[in-house]
Amino acid sequence: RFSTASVAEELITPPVQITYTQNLINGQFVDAASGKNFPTYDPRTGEVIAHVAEGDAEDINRAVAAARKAFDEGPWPKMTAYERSRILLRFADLVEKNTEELAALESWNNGKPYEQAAQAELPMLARLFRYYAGWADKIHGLTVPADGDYHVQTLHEPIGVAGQIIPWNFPLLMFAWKVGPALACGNTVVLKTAEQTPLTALYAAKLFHEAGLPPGVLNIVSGFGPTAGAALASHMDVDKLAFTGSTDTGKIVLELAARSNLKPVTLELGGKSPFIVCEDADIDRAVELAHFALFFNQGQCCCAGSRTYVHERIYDEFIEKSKARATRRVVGDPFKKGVEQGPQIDAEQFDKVLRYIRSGIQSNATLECGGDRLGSKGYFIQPTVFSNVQDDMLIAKDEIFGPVQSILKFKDIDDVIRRANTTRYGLAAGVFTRSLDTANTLTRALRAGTIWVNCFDVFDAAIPFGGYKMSGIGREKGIYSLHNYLQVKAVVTPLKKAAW
Ligand code: TXE
Repeated sequence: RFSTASVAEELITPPVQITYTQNLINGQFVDAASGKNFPTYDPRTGEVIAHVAEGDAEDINRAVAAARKAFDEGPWPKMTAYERSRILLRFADLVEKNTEELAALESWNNGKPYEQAAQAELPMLARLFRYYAGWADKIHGLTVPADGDYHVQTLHEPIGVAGQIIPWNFPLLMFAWKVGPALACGNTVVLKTAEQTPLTALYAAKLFHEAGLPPGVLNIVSGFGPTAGAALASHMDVDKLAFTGSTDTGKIVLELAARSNLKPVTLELGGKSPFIVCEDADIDRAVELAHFALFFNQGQCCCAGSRTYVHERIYDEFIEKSKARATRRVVGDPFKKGVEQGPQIDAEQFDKVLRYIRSGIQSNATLECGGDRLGSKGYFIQPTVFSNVQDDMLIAKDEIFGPVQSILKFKDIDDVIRRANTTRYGLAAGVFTRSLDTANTLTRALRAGTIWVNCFDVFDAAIPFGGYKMSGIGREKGIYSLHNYLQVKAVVTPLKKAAW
């Protein structure tokens, strides 16, 4: 019934080898201090593709010491901003040169379609580093008109050693969102990758060194959350923490940061974003975008449009067309041409998604299509659409993080505003209408960090991204991310001999 790669027999895998599996500390690839390794998998089959050094507290200590030295003694914050900018630009060039290898590794370790990685995500990676390279030499303070005979100025200084913890759904883009602004501002970094996807950050960091990054400026530790991640969040010598992941883990790292040295924390967490289709919307376009908003990246997006609210007058037509679209979705080997959906990341996420599908069925939502795994190998799930979803069902409240679309009916604008905002999350929202008044009314009323009007998932390096409520603290990308990585120092100097 599902078009399992039928259109896509041609394998497009470029040859790629897994070369970097050790931690990268002080410019050197090194084994874990404990000598331990852990397996990393191919989600198409569940088979091990490599063993990777398993960093824990001791490796984090070593990485932080290297980052501390590179920050305190230079050369990084002491280089001219122009020199730093040029290294970021050279790295972006190397990303372009190595697109096939990076995209292949990303796809192999994560399961996302190779074409998506190569054609969309890798160009965004290079673009983001070029964007921040542009900022590096444009960061400066102000002169302040204070009362009295004083010359007052602010210096915008790097904050120091940045600890960064990233998830597995966009390993390279999350690397970019964190590392780009941190390095542009002159900080040094210790980044812990997600245990599911350790490979591409190591490769990218190697390219960064080829681009001329001095040792110790960017250190990558692979490992697990409660060991390596917790050690980074609670480290006394880490000056700032940036985290992307689940809301539950966000609470843990915020607490670890508070209990240790009160390092400031930015958090980019889960979501349950509404996608609102008004009665005057172009239905075919809205169906296609609602489908994309939910199913993109196997449904594994923090901002997925996971509550599709549709006006009652167009509801039946919308359901029919959404079901037809999901049934046409091409699921299969992410290395085959034309494949839109690969496997979920791992057994845990696969089981979680299937549990939510069962919960939707048990709570009497109407299963329009899908509802089960696909095939018997790996972590593939059928594109699934539920209609007649009610706000109090678990599938309408929890982040499923999988290819499961929940469609809900609404009556009028007031009804949908109230219901869309009745969630603990506030990451994003989509609004579909031809009326400017309706778009403006919804845009102002929805409590979310990004509102996409008649579009979805538009990610430009310059557009800030982050959440209201339990979707997070702070903003990444754009000029806003620079604030996360800078300290403001006020300098006050008398203009003439002070009265005392
Ligand atoms: O997330 P975790 P998981 C959501 C999504 C998913 C759920 C669970 O709903 O189903 O989270 O996924 C590190 N101290 N998102 O378990 O645990 C961990 O090693 C320090 C949304 O993968 O939050 C990894 O590097 N660090 C999300 C990172 O946190 C710890 C993307 C994320 O893992 C830690 C991913 C600890 N005690 C999942 N425990 C988004 N916002 O995009 C774990 N980690």
